[in-house]
Amino acid sequence: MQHAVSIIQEERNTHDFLPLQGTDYVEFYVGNAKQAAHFYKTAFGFQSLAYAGPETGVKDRASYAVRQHKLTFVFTTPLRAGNLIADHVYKHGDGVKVLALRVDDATSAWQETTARGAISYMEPVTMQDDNGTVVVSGIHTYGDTVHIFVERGNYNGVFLPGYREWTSNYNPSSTGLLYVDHCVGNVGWNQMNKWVGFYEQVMGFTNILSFDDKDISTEYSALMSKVMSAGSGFVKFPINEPAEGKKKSQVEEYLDYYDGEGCQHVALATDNIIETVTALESRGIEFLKVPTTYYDELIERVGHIDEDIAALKELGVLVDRDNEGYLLQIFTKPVEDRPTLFFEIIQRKGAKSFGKGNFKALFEAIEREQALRGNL
Ligand code: TYF
Ligand code: FE
Repeated sequence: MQHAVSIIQEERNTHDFLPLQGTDYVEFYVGNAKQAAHFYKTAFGFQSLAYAGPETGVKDRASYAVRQHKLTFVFTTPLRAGNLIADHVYKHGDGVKVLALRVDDATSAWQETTARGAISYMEPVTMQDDNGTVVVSGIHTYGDTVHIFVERGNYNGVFLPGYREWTSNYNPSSTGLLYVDHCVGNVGWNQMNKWVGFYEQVMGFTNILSFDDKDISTEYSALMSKVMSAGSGFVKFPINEPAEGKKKSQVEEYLDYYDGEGCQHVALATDNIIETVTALESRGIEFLKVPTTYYDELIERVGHIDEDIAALKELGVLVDRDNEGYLLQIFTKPVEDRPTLFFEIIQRKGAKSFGKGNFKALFEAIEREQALRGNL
């Protein structure tokens, strides 16, 4: 009997109450969705996928979904002032509203998380069309950002019920972006541990890595960061908070311009970073640059790598190693006029870490941009 009880206890402790298959889509609220979708097609190599708007019976907004491999981005804009989307854009500028997560059971996901204290954004809704059924539900996370749980069952429409297929005769080629590796949240002063607790208790995530202000304070600005991971390992959310430095933290600059907490960067995976970054740069994407001296000590720091160092140096790709392998990464400048959201391009070759060895060079590059904006 004693034995049976402990087995049940064990099951309870190890049971994943929120199994996540990965990121389903990322939805951005923007000032002009038609132009944003065009930009992401042109510059990042997405393809047209689906559209919802007045023509499909949605009166208050227009949404364009684009896809590249397993990556789906949705751009939504309000059609009139005075709705929640318009208020979001007015306050935050263009930014990430929804980090949608693929689940087997969106009803259970909503029940399990709200029972643990999540604030509901959307009760489970069953959406249906000729292609089948999708169940969605949602909860709030940091700032005005939300998680939507998407249960697709055997739905075989292009995106979601309510959307119609969007075909276009403008189809720029892919840049080799594959899927979302991680999405980082910037939260307020001393709020990191609250959100770490949220991902632990409400979503069943674990804290797999932590960086304190000593790890990542440069001469000027500082931040602290903890990486939260779902049990499956397919969803990772690092959480940053500003720390006191000599001058304004990059996280504080974000909070000022986004007017609150929100998604700081989305890391997109590639399996050939040299080809991907070469393509992105040729299409006008701007990347942060580190001094070329970074490459003088690179081999000493990371040992042998498969890539040509000269090619990495030319593009400004950063490299870091952990005990499982190495990773290559590079960061865009903010992709809107406010110094808020940016993208990371990442190629993992065994490493599961986040590039701690690059923090100093990277943050100094960010600070040079902050200084140009007069925000340091
Ligand atoms: O996601 C990460 O942790 C890395 C490092 O402002 C990082 O990409 C952390 C904070 C930041 C930029 C990059
Ligand atoms: Fe990152």
